[in-house]
Amino acid sequence: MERYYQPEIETASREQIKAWQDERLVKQVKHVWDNVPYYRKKMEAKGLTPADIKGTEDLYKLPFVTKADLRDAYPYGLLAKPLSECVRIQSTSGTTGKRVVAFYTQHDIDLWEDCCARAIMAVGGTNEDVCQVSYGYGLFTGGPGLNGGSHKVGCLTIPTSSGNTERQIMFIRDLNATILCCTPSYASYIGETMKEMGLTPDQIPLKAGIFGAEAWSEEMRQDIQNTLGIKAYDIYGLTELSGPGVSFECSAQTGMHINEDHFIAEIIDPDTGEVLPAGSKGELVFTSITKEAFPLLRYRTRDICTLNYEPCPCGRTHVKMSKPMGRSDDMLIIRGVNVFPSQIETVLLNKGYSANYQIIVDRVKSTDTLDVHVEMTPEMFTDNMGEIDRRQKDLAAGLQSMLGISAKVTLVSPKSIARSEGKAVRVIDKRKI
Ligand code: DLL
Repeated sequence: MERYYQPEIETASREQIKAWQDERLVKQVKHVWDNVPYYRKKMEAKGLTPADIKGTEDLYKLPFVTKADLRDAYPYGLLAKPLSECVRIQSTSGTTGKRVVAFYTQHDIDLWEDCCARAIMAVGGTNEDVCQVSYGYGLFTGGPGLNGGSHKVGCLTIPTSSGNTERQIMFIRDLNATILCCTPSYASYIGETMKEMGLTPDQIPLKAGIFGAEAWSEEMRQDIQNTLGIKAYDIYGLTELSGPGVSFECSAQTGMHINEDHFIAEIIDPDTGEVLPAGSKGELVFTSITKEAFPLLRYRTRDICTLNYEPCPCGRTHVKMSKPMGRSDDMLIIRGVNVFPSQIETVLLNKGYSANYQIIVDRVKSTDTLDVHVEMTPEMFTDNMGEIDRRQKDLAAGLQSMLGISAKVTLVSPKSIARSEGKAVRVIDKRKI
């Protein structure tokens, strides 16, 4: 039987969801107009006042907010509540030099944790479960978000944070953890370490995993499910909108339900900004309609995906987003061709390799080069040069047919590529250095 954390919301009629969105959008636009001069200026520049926004039909009129706006407004420029009413900040890792600081009132945290609780119950979680949260705690939203959701469901929560992999496994086994929350690359690493410790999936009490914060392929899902003997579910979110739980997967495992009572989703053409019809692939744009401290109107996520409004067998009525293919700013343009790391991952996993790889892009004599370093698994490890050459050629042919461009493949020995306890770093683009 499907369980919901907030059944009346999660299975509400589409008309009801639209009514919530209409009412909350109007209120939110008034809130930012009154409290955030940055928004007021942007709206005025388009000749808009709050009276022009009567419901979701008028959403397209509003200006977009981009990461550049957040940078300009850093740190307080988009704050919509007095600091005395804010109780927390979270922040992105800033690995791309674009640190974002998001503010929360207690109410914002409450709603965020509700979203995470919905995700945990959607994978079958109840107060009988033991939920190990191995996302990083601290400024990153993964740990705090899932921790709060786990409390709300009433799970016994193990806040291990990331790292110290053998200790993670000890807690999973000693305290009978049934749900594991971490990045998919860390889940893979935990699985690999368990194998090395001689543990088989039936010696591990886990039954479900809630994995997100980075793009991962269906092939990687199969791999993790087999290694850990669990069902692996996707969860999506971003710091700017709260953190994990903007959307989450249900038992159908065919896309992530967006919590539409809190976020309005649109798909736009990333080049023209035009809103695309239902089912089109494009950039995901979100408007947060319940956030108090840090509300974002039409925030361009850079994530490329599709929306699916068809009814879901799980009974939830909120729209589903596909797995993001990657970010448009992660997309590599190599010799004029668009390449997503996820496409490379699909080829590797289909051919029996693990998700331990690194993509190195460079420019030599004004031509882009694509080098893919791939780890051999311990089972396939060999020092027979003929065999290595055959394998490299086979992978290069697979990549050529998936990407439409040639790539140089270098097989490297098992465990030679650094493992990740958080988000994996897959791409080294030397062209920008
Ligand atoms: O990654 C929040 C999060 C934590 C989500 C834990 C899920 C689990 P940021 O660090 O701000 O927030 O990064 C947000 O990560 O725009 C996507 O590009 C990417 N991302 C997040 N979840 C997924 C996912 C957290 N399930 C950025 N699949 C987003 C693919 C994801 N990409």
